[in-house]
Amino acid sequence: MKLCRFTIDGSRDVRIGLITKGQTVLDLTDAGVRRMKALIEREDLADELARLRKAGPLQHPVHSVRLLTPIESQEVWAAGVTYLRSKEARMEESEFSASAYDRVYDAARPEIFFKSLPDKVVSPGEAVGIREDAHWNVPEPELALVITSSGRIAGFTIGNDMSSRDIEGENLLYLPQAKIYTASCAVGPWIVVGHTEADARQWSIHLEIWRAGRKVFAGETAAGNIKRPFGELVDYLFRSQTFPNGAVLLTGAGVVPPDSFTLEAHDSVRITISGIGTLENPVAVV
Ligand code: DO4
Ligand code: MG
Repeated sequence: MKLCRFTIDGSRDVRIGLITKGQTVLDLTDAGVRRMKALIEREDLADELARLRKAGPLQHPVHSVRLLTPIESQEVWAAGVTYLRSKEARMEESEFSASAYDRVYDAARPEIFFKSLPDKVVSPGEAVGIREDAHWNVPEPELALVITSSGRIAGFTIGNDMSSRDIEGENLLYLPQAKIYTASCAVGPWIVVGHTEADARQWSIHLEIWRAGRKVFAGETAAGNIKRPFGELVDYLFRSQTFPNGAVLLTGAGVVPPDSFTLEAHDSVRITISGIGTLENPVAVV
């Protein structure tokens, strides 16, 4: 089941939808749902969605709506160095920080960092940013956990943890500047619910980068390669920290383009996770 936020006919009125297999959007706002949070927090979500479907809400063809990021009011956080590929790429990028990456990969406490305020998250189809003061920029395709205020994983979506590798590689203390800037985080296109961690670990994560109609990079990993159990990441995120609106946690990148590659303005980044869908964003300098 796919839950989405959308607008119709150029209106600014944000609506909540359920995308059916037949590619229509059932308009849950027409059935009385004003906030995604009201659904995500429910333990009986499947029953509630069945009830809302029966109410016969308005339907829209998927291609006629504008999908927004499914992030409503949650902070977005990110875990790092959760795949061997990420550890190796970062150790190559920086002699200065290599031992920190090496240690955190095996440490009990994972690397977890703040990524984005909800209002700054980029929607599907909107531009993600590369910093004008960086010269080595990459997307990071990541499975994202949608977590309730009580710390339960309610669903999954796709995140792009845009990163400036030259800034991060120069000095680990520059990580917030490499990771948190205008349009550095895209999430979408919807939240899938009704799946377990075991299901999600079977999914593939595929990244493509297109430039002037040509594919300039493609790479894939399995979500099953994430080193840490999802519950462990959520446990550390929620230690001495409350999230009244819930939280979204990106689980790290396992696909890293070669060191010779950097994004350019007007590139298009496509991230496909097999159990979810595709998040696509053009690139712009910010
Ligand atoms: O420490 C650097 C960031 C790691 C990261 O974002 C990742 O592994 O995905
Ligand atoms: Mg990342």
